[in-house]
Amino acid sequence: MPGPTRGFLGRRGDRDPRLPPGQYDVGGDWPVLTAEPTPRIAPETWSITVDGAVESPTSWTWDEAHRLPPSEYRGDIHCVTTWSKFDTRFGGVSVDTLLEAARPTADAHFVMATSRTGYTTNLSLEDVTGGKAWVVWEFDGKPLPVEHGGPVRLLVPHLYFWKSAKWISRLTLMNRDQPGFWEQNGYHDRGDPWRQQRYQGD
Ligand SMILES: Nc1nc2c(c(=O)[nH]1)N[C@H]1C(S)=C(S)[C@@H](COP(=O)(O)O)O[C@H]1N2
Ligand SMILES: [Mo]
Repeated sequence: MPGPTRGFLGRRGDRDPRLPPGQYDVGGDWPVLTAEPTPRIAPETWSITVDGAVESPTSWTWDEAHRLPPSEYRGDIHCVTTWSKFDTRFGGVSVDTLLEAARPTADAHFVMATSRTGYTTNLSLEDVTGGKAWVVWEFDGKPLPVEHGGPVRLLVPHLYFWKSAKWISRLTLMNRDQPGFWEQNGYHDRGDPWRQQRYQGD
């Protein structure tokens, strides 16, 4: 009797299906998690560079990045410390747009994201292409606050949020995978919240 069974399982009080395993809804809050001192970066001095295993290493200033086709993310974010936040809205540019200009070589399969502060995190090329990753400067239609990575951060919302490097300044294409900051300190190489890939070995 699939009908009644589905009805019972779908009752109020059940877990929100948007919550990955082991996560809770943090509500309106947006916790700040930063390993290093918060840098003050004036938009006029910010730039992003895509380099490494690419045909055309390319940099964009703040003004140049804002002239690229805009792209928005609406949806949820998930931190490895177990909070999730629903219905966020970020604005910026798709990582696809940057990579189309820089043209990764055929043997480029990984990316190291580097922040102005030196924070790093590694990603597979697959996880930052196909409309899954953004470089963002707006949250909820307003400039991204500095404590959340303003003026510009990486956003890879289908992975745990440590992959979303704040104060992003560089995406370096690589032929081989290399661990970033948290990945060297025991975090999982990929960090898929739906598979609870929190730590090495998960
Ligand atoms: N540069 C930098 N980016 C970072 C971090 C950091 O310490 N430094 N922390 C990561 C972690 S662990 C998380 S959960 C999110 C936190 O983003 P928020 O402070 O905007 O919530 O940023 C990620 N990006
Ligand atoms: Mo985190």
